[in-house]
Amino acid sequence: MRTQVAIVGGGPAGLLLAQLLHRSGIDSVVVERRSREYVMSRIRAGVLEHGSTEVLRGAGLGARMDREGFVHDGVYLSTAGRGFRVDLKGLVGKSVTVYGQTEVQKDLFDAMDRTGCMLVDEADDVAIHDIDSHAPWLSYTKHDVEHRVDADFVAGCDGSHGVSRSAIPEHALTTYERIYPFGWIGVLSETPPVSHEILYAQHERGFALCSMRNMMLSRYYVQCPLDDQVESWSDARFWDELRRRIPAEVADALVTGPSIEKSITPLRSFVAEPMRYGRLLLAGDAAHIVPPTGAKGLNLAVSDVVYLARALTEHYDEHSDAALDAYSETALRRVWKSVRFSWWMTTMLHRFDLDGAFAARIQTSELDYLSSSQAALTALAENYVGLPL
Ligand code: FAS
Ligand code: PHB
Repeated sequence: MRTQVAIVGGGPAGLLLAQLLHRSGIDSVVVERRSREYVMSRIRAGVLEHGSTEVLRGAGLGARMDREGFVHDGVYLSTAGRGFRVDLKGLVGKSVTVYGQTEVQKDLFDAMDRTGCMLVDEADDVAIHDIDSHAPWLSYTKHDVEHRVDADFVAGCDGSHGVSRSAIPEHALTTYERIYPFGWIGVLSETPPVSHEILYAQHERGFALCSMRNMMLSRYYVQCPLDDQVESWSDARFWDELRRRIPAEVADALVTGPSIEKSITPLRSFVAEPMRYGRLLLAGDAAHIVPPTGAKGLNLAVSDVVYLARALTEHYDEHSDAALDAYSETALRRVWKSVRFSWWMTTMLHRFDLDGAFAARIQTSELDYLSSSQAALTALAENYVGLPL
């Protein structure tokens, strides 16, 4: 088959790109390795930046988000059991929306069906060919039948473990990485959220995060050793550790219940440059990974795709490649600002056993300054709600 843009990966980046291209009259085919059910079963991000909600609304994907999402005008931080609120709306005039990635994914699947955009799922052995020519193509097998997709461009939206990034020759790629010496164990429980806004807790025992998906579905995380196994975290142990790390008055209000999902996520920062090689363009986790402390991963996938869709539309409509030639630089400027913010939040809020007493004092001082400075709070707020696209 032939299309204008072949998209590898049917997560948020891939499907949103297909929708934005469709709205510009550009044809695409999405080739996804997993089944829709599998993709929907993944529990991931929870927070949409102001800009991301605007993009989804503009793409006709915001109706359910506006009905079921929760607009948060603030976020809480706590240190050594003492909490303070960051008044996002008051400081920068914007809010964030709590609306799980699972819901965004569902809305995107529905849009693919509604708009008739082609999505091939359960595709095996996806491979990318001739990206340094003007006629790149994909190959994949489905039900033991081999297929070929000829295209003008290939968009690599296949996440951190996909095949797109590795299609770029090593000599052309530079990667930057920081691996954090801990992970997050996350729990989903059908219980009322302990706080009406998200709480990030710094504590000598380690970091904790209190979030939610709706008024009867809570999402909690606790920092854990990198080599921990989920099996070693009973529900009782998780709830006990969470209670110890959040302010006492919040812990007293915590409603616990059986976990309906429990998983450990390692934390790392990763950026691959450039995000383009010939006719292959990377977007989302295929190009960068951020620790979820800044709630940026999903939102960066959105901004990459906005830039990429604009560039491809300019190519086809105005026969200009200026935006395409600038795509990597444009996307990476915003990526690195989010990588910095996510690194800063992670460094400020987590326990680093090997960094010693000096680093611990710096952390305390950072939080003390933050809680007492309008300028510092404003800087956090403008990054948290999302820098301009
Ligand atoms: P995705 O990984 O979502 O999608 C890539 C798609 O490509 C997948 O569906 C995959 O099946 C498919 N694929 C892979 N290889 C392929 C191949 N060879 N051929 C075809 N398809 C292929 N972000 C936050 O902001 N907050 C969080 O709390 C948070 N928690 C996370 C927890 C986990 C366990 C993970 C892995 C990520 C988390 N993230 C979080 C980040 C996450 O939300 C990503 O930023 C977001 O999914 C990025 O979307 P995509 O770039 O589309 O990548
Ligand atoms: C979530 O609700 O899953 C969530 C919220 C904020 C974060 C990370 C994850 O920074």
